Order: sequence, then structure tokens, then C-alpha cells
Amino acid sequence: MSSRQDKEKAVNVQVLLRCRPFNDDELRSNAPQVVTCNDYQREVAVTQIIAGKQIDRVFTFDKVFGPTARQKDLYDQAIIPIVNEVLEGFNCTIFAYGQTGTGKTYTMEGECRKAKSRPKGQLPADAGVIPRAVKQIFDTLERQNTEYSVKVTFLELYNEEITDLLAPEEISKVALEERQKKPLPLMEDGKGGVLVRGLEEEIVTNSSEIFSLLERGSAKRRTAETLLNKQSSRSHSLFSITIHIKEATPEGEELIKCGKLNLVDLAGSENISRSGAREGRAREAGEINKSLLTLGRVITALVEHLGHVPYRDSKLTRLLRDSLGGRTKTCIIATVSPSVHCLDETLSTLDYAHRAKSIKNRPEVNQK
Ligand code: ADP
Ligand code: ZZD
Repeated sequence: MSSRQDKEKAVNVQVLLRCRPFNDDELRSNAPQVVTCNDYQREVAVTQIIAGKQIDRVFTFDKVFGPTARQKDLYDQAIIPIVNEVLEGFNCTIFAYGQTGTGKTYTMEGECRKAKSRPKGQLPADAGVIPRAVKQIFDTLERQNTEYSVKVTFLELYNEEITDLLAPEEISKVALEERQKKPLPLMEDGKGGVLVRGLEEEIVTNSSEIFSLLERGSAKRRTAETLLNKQSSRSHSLFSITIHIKEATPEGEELIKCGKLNLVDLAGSENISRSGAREGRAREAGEINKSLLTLGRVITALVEHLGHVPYRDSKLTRLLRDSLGGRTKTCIIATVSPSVHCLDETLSTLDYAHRAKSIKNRPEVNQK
């Protein structure tokens, strides 16, 4: 870290802000708007009235997507370049962070509302980052004249227990409860990383195969949620796609490039709000999310250059250690609501996200 060369290679975590539009309830109740986005200036302003005085706080991010930004806008402007880097052999991670109901899942997965018959090979307008990334990856690989392989994993982390969303097992309450008792363990992989023992790795050869996998994953998540009374806002999901590309150098030598993309939909950030009262109640209810709390502490340790970074204190930070201060390129999408009702949580999200901007990683291409 001290050599000049290392410092030159360091790149900051990229932080984007997305503000969703008002929903029908907020429109009906005439909720005042307190968040104003200036996408062009990459600024977001939050208006507060304190002791009768209007106070605006302005935050600048790497990119800002206001309520009128569509899925395609965010993807084309912010994500295409990241997926291209994965295809070049980098590891990249995209996190969605924010209060429940602000659009994390909409951003990362999207929605598939009554798909009217679409031309084959086209995604619905509401498709989020995951399906668009999958499509970009296969479109690119199929255009290139190279040998490649693609594999995916999809897991959920709830209450520090890992569930495989792709495991092909019969979904029954008994089977799920068995799994809850025997969640998949995390193991050191001997190369400085960790792996989830027993996690299903699906090899896929085209995007339509992935879509049936996603369907399976979503269905399994929904069933588990209902049967086990889970609160989905308290779970994290991690979709990973790993690509191996065989290339020949001009000299005719064989080269394997390997890139991995991690797409993370984090639990709702409201349980770790800085608002003391709320946190107290959440703690009593046993609702403190260890992984989300540890993520915050890891970020603090990195930002404040504290000697000890508590990666090992949670499953999430063990799984994604390389994304925070490591060799992966990382992007955080912070999501907020425009409404006054969410003001405290919005300020908390903006502070959190803004702080994360100063984390530095040292990305490296994986090449053999
Ligand atoms: P979260 O995952 O953060 O809890 P969701 O993704 O479930 O939030 O979004 C909450 C609701 O808001 C959903 O009904 C979703 O369709 C809607 N929504 C979120 N973001 C947007 C957006 N940018 N444009 C339109 N609708 C959105
Ligand atoms: N957000 C929806 C799934 C949910 O929570 O159920 S949307 C996208 C990424 C990962 C998993 C699912 C999806 C999703 C989908 C919906 C229904 C069946 C399969 C997959 C989706 C949305 C738009 C385009 C492609 C896939």
C-alpha cells in the first residue's frame, strides 16, 4: 500500500444515487417533496425546516438518477462500462443500499409485470440490472469469436444463514426448515477468499437459460418467505456471474481471462438508522442485522484508516471482503424516496453513501 505504484492503481468506490418517483399513496396524501435531484450536476439536495428556517443540504455523487430516470438510463449510463470491465477480466461488485421501499430490488432485479408478448431477445422496460447484465454478457460473448463459459450462483443471507436460491430441491416446509437448521457454511478457499460449501453453481450457455434460473430463484425466495415467515426487507441477496474467456495472443499462446460480477441487494438500511430511538426498538426485537451493521463498521474502518477492519464479523463482509478495500471494482447504488415521510432515513442513506466514496480498491485483471 505504501509503494507509489500501488497508490497509482487505487480507484475509489463509485457511488450513485437514485431517487424513485412518488408512489400512489404519497401522491394521494400530497406528501411534500424534500429531495431534489440535479442529474446533470450530479447533485442531490435535501430540504429540511429547522426552527422555522429552511436548510438545504447538498450532496454530490459520481452519478445521480432522479425520479424520471428509467431502468435503461441507469443501466446504459452507469452499468454498461462495469460489465465491460468484467468481460475484460476484472471482478466487479454492485451493491444496492437504502431504506425498504426505495427501489433496491426494482433497481437490481426489476419487475416482469404481465409481459405482453415481446420480440424475442428483448427485455421488459422494467427489467433491472441483473437481467440487463446477463443480456449484455451473452450478447457480447456471442458476437466475439471466442470460447467461453458462464456460471451463476444466487444466494440469500437471512439472519446470518445462507440459503441457496438455485438448489433444485423440492420446496417443502420440512425441507426448508431442515435447511434452516443446516445452513450452508462459509469456508476459507485457501486463496485468501471464501466459498459457500454446497452452493449450486449452474453452468449456462445462453441468456434464456438464466431466465428460467432467475424464475426458480425468485419462486424459491417467495416460498421460503411465506413458509418461514421471513421479512424480505431483512434479507440480503447475492447474484454472481463468473465468465471464463479463452483467448489467443497474437503469438498464438492461449490465455484465459476470468471476470466475476457480484450483484447485491442489501437488507433495508432502516434497522441500522442512526436515529437512536428506532435502533433501540429494533435491537430489543432482535432485529439488528449483523451483516448490515458489520458492513457499516467495515466502511468506517476503511474510511477512517483504522488498523483493524472487522471483515470476519459477518457473513456478508466475509463473502464480499474483496469488494471493500480489495482488488474488486465496486459501485454502490444508494436509493432514496422523495417524500418528507422518509426524511431521516434519506439523510442517513446519503451520509452513509457519501462516506463510502472515499474507499479505495486496487482492481487487478485475473489472467492465466
Ligand atoms: P426495496 O427493494 O428498496 O424495498 P422496491 O424495489 O420493492 O424497494 O420498491 C418499492 C416500490 O417502489 C415497488 O413497487 C417498485 O415498483 C417501486 N419503485 C421503486 N423504484 C422505482 C422507480 N425508480 N421507478 C418506478 N417505480 C419504482
Ligand atoms: N423482482 C422480482 C423478480 C421479484 O422480486 O420476484 S424480476 C430479475 C432478477 C433476479 C430474479 C428475478 C428477476 C425478474 C423475474 C421475474 C419473474 C420471473 C423471473 C425473473 C426479472 C425481471 C425482469 C426481467 C427479467 C427477470
